[in-house]
Amino acid sequence: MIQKSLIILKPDAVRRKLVGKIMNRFEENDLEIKALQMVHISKKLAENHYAEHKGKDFYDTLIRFITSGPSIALILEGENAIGCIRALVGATNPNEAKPGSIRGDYKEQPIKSVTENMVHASDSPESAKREITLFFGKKYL
Ligand code: 3AN
Repeated sequence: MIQKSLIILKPDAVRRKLVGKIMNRFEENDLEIKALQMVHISKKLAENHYAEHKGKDFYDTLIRFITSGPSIALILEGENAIGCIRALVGATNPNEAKPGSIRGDYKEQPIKSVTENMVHASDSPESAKREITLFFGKKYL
C-alpha cells in the first residue's frame, strides 16, 4: 500500500548538520520526497502537533526543544511508508535504538535526553493525515 508520512528533522538534527545524512537514508530506501520546507516551529504549531502528549512530564521540555531552532518538515511517500520509516528511524530512546537505525547511528554519546532524538515520523495513517494538514495543508493529502 502506498502511504505518505510527515517527517520532521528536529532542531538537533539541523544544528548537528545531520540533514543530508538522514535524508540519504530515506532516499536510499526508495522513499520519495513530495514536499519539503524549513520551518521554525511556533509554540502554537508545536502544541497542536504534540497535543496527545499534553500533561506528560516531558511535554514542556518537548515544546521548548521543538521550538528552539529551525526544523525541516517533509512529506515522504512510498510502499508501506509509515512502518518503513518508523523502522529506519528506530526506537524513541536513542539509547535503545539499534545500530543501523538513524537514532542508533547518529545519537550523541552520551545522549543529552530522550527528547532530542533528531526525527519525528507519523505513527499511523490517521496521524499522517493530521500532521500533513498541520504543516502543509490539505492539498498534499
Ligand atoms: P516517537 O517520536 O518515537 O514517535 P512519541 O511520539 O512517543 O515518540 O514521542 C514524541 C516525542 O516526545 C519523542 N520523539 C521525544 O522527543 C519525546 N519523548 C517521548 N517519550 C519521552 C520520554 N520518556 N522522555 C523525554 N522525551 C520523550
